[in-house]
Amino acid sequence: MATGGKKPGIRDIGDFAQVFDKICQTLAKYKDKFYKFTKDAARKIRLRLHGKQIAVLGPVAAGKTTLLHVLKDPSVVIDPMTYEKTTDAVNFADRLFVEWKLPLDDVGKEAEVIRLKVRKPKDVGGEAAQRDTQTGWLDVCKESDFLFYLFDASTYSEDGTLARIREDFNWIANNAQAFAPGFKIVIFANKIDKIIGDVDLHAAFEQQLPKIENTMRDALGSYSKHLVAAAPCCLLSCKDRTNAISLALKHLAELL
Ligand SMILES: Nc1nc2c(ncn2[C@@H]2O[C@H](COP(=O)(O)OP(=O)(O)OP(=O)(O)O)[C@@H](O)[C@H]2O)c(=O)[nH]1
Ligand SMILES: [Mg+2]
Repeated sequence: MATGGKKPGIRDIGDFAQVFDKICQTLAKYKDKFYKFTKDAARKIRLRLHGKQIAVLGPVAAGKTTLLHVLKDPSVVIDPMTYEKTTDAVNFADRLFVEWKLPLDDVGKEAEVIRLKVRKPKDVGGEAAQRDTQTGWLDVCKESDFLFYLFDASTYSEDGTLARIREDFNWIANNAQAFAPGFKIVIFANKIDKIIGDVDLHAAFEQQLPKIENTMRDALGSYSKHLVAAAPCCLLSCKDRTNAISLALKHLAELL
């Protein structure tokens, strides 16, 4: 991702499209390899994210429940043919300590562990009605440092996905006063496995990225500075999801 000579500190994701482009290509090219991190990069990420609280949001079937399972157990096997819709906010676990292992470049060095936490994690449904019930999305957002927002990149449409993203980000802007000050929004364009390998779908989606970003920013208004990182994501294979999530965290740490 372009750092463009900007000095560290809060900055926005102005290079959203390039970042996606680069990551999609990289994911396709190095599908079977882990991204490597130096100890220094890992330390930086850990300093930024250690012990932070997260909430997982997004439309129906975006992959929210799946992401919670992956965060709970990074080696869990996901069957994409099995889908159980979350209809009410349900307690997912008493608490969840996420230990995210970043593989390091230096051979023989142990992976750097990043710990995130989710207090009384709740799994929320993706129907708009769930979002608008105050015990649903609002409840999980109130104490969270990070909002992980997922959407299904493989079924993208302007009438469907984009319209829904607009609604969700309007909702965030309208409720953000009740959120933790300084909360950050991280976007995961999920199910990228269905896009990689399909040249037309891939190209069509990439073309839409500036529009997706603008829609998010417009809806967020003065809260758009809270939008800090984005990454394509595939939650199916252990390697790909480690790559995507590690990369999002790295991106996030660089931008914070
Ligand atoms: N191909 C593919 N399928 C995925 C991926 N992530 C999740 N899925 C599948 O997508 C379906 C929906 O995932 P869920 O995690 O249940 O989605 P959700 O956001 O919790 O949906 P609601 O509870 O209805 O709001 C499931 O069948 C998952 O196995 C992915 O990266 N790629
Ligand atoms: Mg669910």
